[in-house]
Amino acid sequence: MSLTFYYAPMSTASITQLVLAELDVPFEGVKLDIQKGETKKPDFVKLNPNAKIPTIVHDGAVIWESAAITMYLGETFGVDKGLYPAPGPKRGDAMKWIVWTNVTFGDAVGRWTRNTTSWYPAEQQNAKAGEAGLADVHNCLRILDDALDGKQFLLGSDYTLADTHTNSFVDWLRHMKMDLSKYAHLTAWGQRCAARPAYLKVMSGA
Ligand SMILES: N[C@@H](CCC(=O)N[C@@H](CS)C(=O)NCC(=O)O)C(=O)O
Repeated sequence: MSLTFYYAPMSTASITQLVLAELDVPFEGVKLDIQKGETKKPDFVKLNPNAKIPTIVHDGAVIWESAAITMYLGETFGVDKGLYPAPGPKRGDAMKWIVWTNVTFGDAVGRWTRNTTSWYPAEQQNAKAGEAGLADVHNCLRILDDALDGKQFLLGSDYTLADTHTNSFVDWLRHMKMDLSKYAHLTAWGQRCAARPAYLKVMSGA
């Protein structure tokens, strides 16, 4: 088995890094420096024409988009380990949260940051669009908080890669110092996710 993981620290690839740590599968990591333009180099663009990380190559299969990677790694390595559901309704539930995170939640976070942070040129920003994005971020956080009411994890009592994926995305908001304390179920869930040995290992840089 061969598995190569292209990544950069403090990026969307952190989601995949946590997924790989949970699965405990061997891989070769290839670190790319976005600032130095390493994601734009022809050899990498041949693998991922979007020129973005995370990207994985598993036994010759090239997979990009973090949601697709989580689902692919989950079904390939996670079912036997109890970290990803077998095909069926629970699998659908996992896919729902992973795709929702990247598409609906990700879009709201993207509109908010694109219009309010210095990562993007001021002349391309629109304050009203930023406000609307932030309102939608909070709506997503409310949806997540409600979904976690009375549950240990997104799919019920067992931790799965849906939790790894979605919590890692919420980590971005924590990193940006967004106050999430009013989302009590989400906050408690985040603490449970952060207590996972794989999470602690990745965060300690081990
Ligand atoms: N939708 C993609 C987003 C990936 C993405 O935006 N990656 C950024 C880092 S966070 C990247 O590789 N940027 C490289 C560049 O813009 O040159 C996913 O979920 O995998």
